[in-house]
Amino acid sequence: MPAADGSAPIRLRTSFTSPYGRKARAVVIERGLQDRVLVEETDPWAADTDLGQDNPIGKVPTLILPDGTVLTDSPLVCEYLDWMAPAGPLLVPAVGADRFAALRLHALADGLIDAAVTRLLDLRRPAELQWQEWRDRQAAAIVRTCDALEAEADEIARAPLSIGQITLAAALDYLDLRFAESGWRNGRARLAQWHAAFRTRPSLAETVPPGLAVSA
Ligand SMILES: N[C@@H](CCC(=O)N[C@@H](CS)C(=O)NCC(=O)O)C(=O)O
Repeated sequence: MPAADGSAPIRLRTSFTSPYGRKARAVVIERGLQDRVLVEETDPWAADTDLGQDNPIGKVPTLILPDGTVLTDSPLVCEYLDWMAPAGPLLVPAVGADRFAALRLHALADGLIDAAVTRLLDLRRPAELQWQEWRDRQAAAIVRTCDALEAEADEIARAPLSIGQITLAAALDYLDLRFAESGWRNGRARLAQWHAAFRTRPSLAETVPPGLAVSA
């Protein structure tokens, strides 16, 4: 598919359940890049995946530029997409205190995703290879991080739109998708209220992972 201006499109390879990939898809929508970025659904876990031919790391999201340059790791992918957009406020501010506030929240929310993904991957191992203590460690990190985020929920709600909030919304949706029974909303009313409002943004509403009820 050529881009709207006739140039070769940028390819974004990602699975639709990956919260890392969801951030990148949300940035495409927030920054109005739908005509320039071709989203290609890719399952990195499929036995016959060819993702490793594009990205030696073999992970999604993978961004492939028209000159063949491959970008891996969602923070880099998101910052590149943000930089590509012709106008409008950056989701990853270029300099100053706003930049570090956005990067800080981005890193905290990525840590939440990392812990949830790590926990899920252990659950998917054969029973004899699973490690309960390791999963408990991830679960404890999730609880502590959600508590910390609840404590700053009002500031998160007031802050200018950034990659930090987008990543946090994707992370909380991922907890709903994979660990709904953990009830992250319990005792965290302000975070839950912020999340319920923020996830109605088109960039999140249009990228809800398959299997997650929209009303969650
Ligand atoms: N730090 C990476 C993590 C990406 C990641 O772990 N993606 C998972 C899907 S949620 C993946 O592709 N895993 C395949 C593998 O580890 O082989 C990022 O932020 O992009």
